[in-house]
Amino acid sequence: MIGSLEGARFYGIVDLGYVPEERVEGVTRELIAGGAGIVQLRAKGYEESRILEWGRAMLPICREAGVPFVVNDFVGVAVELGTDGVHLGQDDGSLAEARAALPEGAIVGRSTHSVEQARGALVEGADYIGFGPLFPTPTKVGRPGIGLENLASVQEEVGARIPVFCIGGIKRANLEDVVRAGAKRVVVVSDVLTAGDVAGAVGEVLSQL
Ligand code: 3NM
Repeated sequence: MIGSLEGARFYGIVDLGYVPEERVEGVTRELIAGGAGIVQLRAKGYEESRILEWGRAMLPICREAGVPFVVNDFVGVAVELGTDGVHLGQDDGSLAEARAALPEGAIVGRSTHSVEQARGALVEGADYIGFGPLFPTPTKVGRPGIGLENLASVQEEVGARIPVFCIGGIKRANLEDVVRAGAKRVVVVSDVLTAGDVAGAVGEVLSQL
């Protein structure tokens, strides 16, 4: 089990909406080479059997690098694979239930979309939160951006206790504004996964944080 997220500034997501199947392992390596401090497998709309397969390929790469590996949505998959943890959305069940199913010390993260939800996740015992989407994003369609105004207070209040990863519509091109608003850690999905040089794009993000 790889526990610490303390040093994780860039949260990498291998999102099958962008990554072709045959690139899952390569992109995992590139995210890590660029400096990702945690990696998530996200495969919306795919069957658990496929997710298990991709997870099986990713896990040893993350392990070897000492980077925590979490799976999105599926606690059962996380348990079966022996990942370092799971990431759950607001509607994906209680953190306590997930924690009970996972080995001791597993990472349980929660998506939050408002100050109230960010506080709630802290109370509920999340190990980290995602906070966003800051801007509208093609990766999670139909959600309005929540903007930058509450970022500093969430960073101060919740970020003093657990890592807060800002997410949603963040690109190298707007990162300066996000950092100025108080972000310390970010998740950048489409902008790095559609870059020709994934590791280089991650490095550019990190250099701006
Ligand atoms: N979760 P991109 S926003 C997966 O707000 C995800 O919880 C979000 O992708 C949330 O960097 C988002 O391409 C999409 O905008 C992030």
